[in-house]
Amino acid sequence: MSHALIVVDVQNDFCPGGALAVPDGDRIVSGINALMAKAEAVILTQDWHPAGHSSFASSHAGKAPYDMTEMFYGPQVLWPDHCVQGSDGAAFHADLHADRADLIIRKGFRPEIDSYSAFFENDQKTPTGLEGYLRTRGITTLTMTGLATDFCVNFSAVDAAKLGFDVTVRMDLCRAIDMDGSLAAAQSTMAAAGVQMNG
Ligand code: VGL
Ligand code: ZN
Repeated sequence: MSHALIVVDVQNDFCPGGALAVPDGDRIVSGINALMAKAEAVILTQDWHPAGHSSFASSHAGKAPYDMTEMFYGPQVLWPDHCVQGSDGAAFHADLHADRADLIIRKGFRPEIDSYSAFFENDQKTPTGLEGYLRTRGITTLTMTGLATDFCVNFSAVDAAKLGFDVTVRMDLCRAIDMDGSLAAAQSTMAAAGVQMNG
């Protein structure tokens, strides 16, 4: 049985001053660095959208950030433009020891589908390839940290649990957007999926 630390979207746009800033998003960086230093395997995810991505409110006439829309795969929150491929906002937080990563998995690069989860895009069936990577390395146990607790960490953790991985979310090393009760909802969804939460 082998273990991996998954660090979700610790990118400038999700930190204070960024386009989709998560309150105190930068406070988790040093704790994550400490966990990475002793982890067996380290995987970073990176939200990586083309300009004009369909999850951006600016791509939908008459919509504002945080409005909802219907995509072909279901309801979707519309976000401010963020994590545009190659931009400073898409870069990892400067203090994150990103060089420690074995793998960086990028997601959200298809213009027409958003991807919160590190495993499947928001249509819940297009794979990112991470499952195959973990399985072929014999990794069965995951610790998850990062941003945002109620979106990308939540979706990643739930998918991992559904796929049969043993998943723990370190809540002290995550921060939430928390809109309209989304943090509490995410905690119930994760608990129901069998995700352990501690810290
Ligand atoms: C995220 C909203 C849009 C996240 C990514 O990393 O939680 N949230 N894109
Ligand atoms: Zn995004």
